[in-house]
Amino acid sequence: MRTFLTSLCALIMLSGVFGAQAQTDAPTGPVILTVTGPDSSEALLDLDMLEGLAQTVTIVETPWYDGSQEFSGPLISDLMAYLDITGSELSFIAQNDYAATMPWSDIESYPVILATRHNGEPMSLRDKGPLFVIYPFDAYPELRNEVTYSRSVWQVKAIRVSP
Ligand SMILES: Nc1nc2c(c(=O)[nH]1)N[C@H]1C(S)=C(S)[C@@H](COP(=O)(O)O)O[C@H]1N2
Ligand SMILES: [Mo]
Repeated sequence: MRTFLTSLCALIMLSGVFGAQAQTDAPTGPVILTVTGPDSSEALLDLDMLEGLAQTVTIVETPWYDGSQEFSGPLISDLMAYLDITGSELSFIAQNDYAATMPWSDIESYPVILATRHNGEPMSLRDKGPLFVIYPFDAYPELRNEVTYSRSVWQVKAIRVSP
């Protein structure tokens, strides 16, 4: 009984410690994405966590490849829901420190994905990986403009959400 009570106390204390974190999962593989929420909280994600979310396949013509290409990954709106984050703007920061900001309405109005795969394969840095913001340019022709192209950040390493 004493052992049981001790374990129960330990369990309650542990859930207290972990319950304080917004994030329920922890990365087990290399961290490929850091998401900073509007309250400056940081969530670290690996590929398995991103691919554990529902995956959307987007087939698109883009300015960056010849012909139609298939990309897949979670909807950015689903990723934000998973992390319990909402905000007014999202900034995507690339490995080369290129950054672009999109209004929150973009991820509500369009199925924008954070692609983890290109034609079924994980993306190397050379192929604009590991993460690439992909808009559905084929399904929504109004997206084919310089503003949206500039928001199509590749080699994404971080997302910052403004309140
Ligand atoms: N990582 C990264 N993503 C990026 C850029 C960049 O320099 N680095 N340029 C952006 C801009 S401003 C546009 S218009 C397009 C540029 O594509 P292009 O260089 O093939 O014209 O990609 C966007 N994504
Ligand atoms: Mo651009």
